Amino acid sequence: MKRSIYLQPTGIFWDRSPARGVDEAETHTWHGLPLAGTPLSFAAVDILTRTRAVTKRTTVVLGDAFSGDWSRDALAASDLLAALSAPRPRLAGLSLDRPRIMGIVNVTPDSFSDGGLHANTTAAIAHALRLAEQGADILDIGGESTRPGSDAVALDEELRRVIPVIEGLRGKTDKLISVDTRKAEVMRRAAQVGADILNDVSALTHDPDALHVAAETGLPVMLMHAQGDPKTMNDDPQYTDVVLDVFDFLESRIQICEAAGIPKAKIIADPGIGFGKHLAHNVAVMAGLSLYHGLGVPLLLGASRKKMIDQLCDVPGAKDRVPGSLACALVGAEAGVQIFRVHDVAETKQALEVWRASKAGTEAGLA
Ligand code: 7PJ
Repeated sequence: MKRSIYLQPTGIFWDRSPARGVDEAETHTWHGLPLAGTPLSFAAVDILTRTRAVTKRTTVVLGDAFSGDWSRDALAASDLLAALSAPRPRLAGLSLDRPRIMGIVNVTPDSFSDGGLHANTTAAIAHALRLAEQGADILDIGGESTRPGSDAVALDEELRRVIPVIEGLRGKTDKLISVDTRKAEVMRRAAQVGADILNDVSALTHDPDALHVAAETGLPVMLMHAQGDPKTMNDDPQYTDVVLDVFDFLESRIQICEAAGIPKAKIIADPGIGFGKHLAHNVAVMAGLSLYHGLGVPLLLGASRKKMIDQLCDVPGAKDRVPGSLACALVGAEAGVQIFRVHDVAETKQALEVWRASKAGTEAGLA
């Protein structure tokens, strides 16, 4: 059954009050509710109700949400409210109470921003180690470019690209390693050689074996929303309300994963910037990020160097999109997003560290 009510936390602030963490409903309401295990709290919610093609949005401060005219809506969405403020479990040992960085390692000759620079094992491992040194918490190894318009890669070729990199890297770093793939066999082999996380831009829908194999590995999975296949997905994407349709998709995929034996504690959700989305869709999703905490799992944002930045600012060269990428990371940080998938690790780390210290009003860094 589709939802008709959604909650988007708003009035998000860094809660510096000594009362934070005191387990008392009244105190929490006064100071705001904690947001998804982050140091942020939210003071209000946008209540979104949709009937067919119409979404209605009303902002209600937390105290009022539980009284008067809103009590019925607040009750209907009480599962969402609980999900919004519950702390998140660690991801493969990594705490998510501060922004974490996932560095992109493309092992593809046609990779749009690396231009094949890391298209061999040695170079890819060296690149990954450099990202680790720059402060990446997770290294994301991908051998199939899924950028808009790209062709699929054969299984043998994808295995040849990514497995030696994961294997080589495993002996050289303690950082978490994720594998960016839609193929069950790549997942299985990557797990065997030491991958920690599975990252699938099709949310385990592309390969009919993926759901079962992912569950079998016991590894955490990152589920991303996409509409359509990479080859054609941006031709004519259709949504009723993109922000809510993406929520519905992710919520349903989480349920399907749980039914297949992947516990919710091992699931990460990603709204999939640029995957079957036009500019208007992408910016709507950026503005709606905090709503996805209602899924009850940590969030991942991948906006690094994406075309959205070119469309907004006329920067055709992917490497020239670093400032826009940092802006996306900061918007995500403000919304409590826990993980950022980026090309430019050093730059992102710098931006997030300054953001975090300046919000907290203390010198505590990201490390
Ligand atoms: C994403 C990804 C993303 C996740 C790619 C590119 C295209 N995985 N893999 N999220 N994007 N989870 O980097 O531009 O946004 S490949």
